[in-house]
Amino acid sequence: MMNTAYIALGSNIKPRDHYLNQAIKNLETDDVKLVNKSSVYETDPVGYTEQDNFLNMVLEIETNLDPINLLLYCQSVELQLGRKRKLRWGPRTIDLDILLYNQENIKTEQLTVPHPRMNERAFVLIPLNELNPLINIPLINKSVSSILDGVSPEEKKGVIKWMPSNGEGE
Ligand code: X6L
Ligand code: MG
Ligand code: MG
Repeated sequence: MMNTAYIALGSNIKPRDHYLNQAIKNLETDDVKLVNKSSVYETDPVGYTEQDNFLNMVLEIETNLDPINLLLYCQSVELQLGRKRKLRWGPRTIDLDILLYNQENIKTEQLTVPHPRMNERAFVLIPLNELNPLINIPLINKSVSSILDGVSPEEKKGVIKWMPSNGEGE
């Protein structure tokens, strides 16, 4: 397993925690090894705000797959879990985004890494910072913790650690 990558997970269709857990289970193969996972966070929706809250988390993986094959694999897991692409930013059973792949900058029609808007999104930065605040974000060459320092308190308030079996009936 020669490559380290970070994957963001998000779900806002119930049962959200089930979709997160199934995604992790389906991701793990001979070619994708789970190294670490963040806590689960409940997060206010960003972009299209008239939809239910998300559960978000971040995984650190090691993989033999090159970035494009990792993307294709993530998309196959999204389909396995019933992902339907209706509205661009609308509700989804599961969303798997490649945040980082080693320290590579990748820009093709299919894939951009680092994820183009990860630097503004507390729902990505907070779980990533939990895994490793010292990770360098290529291109801008800043650590996750220093980027997070620049995110507004209002944005951070929308990201709260989620506890399972909290009576929500998920
Ligand atoms: C202006 C215009 C400002 C668009 C922000 C932000 C659009 C984020 C899309 C934006 C804009 C997105 C998740 C989410 C989505 C998620 C939470 C997106 C894509 N995915 N909100 N919104 N968690 N909390 O995983 O990220 S849609
Ligand atoms: Mg996304
Ligand atoms: Mg996506």
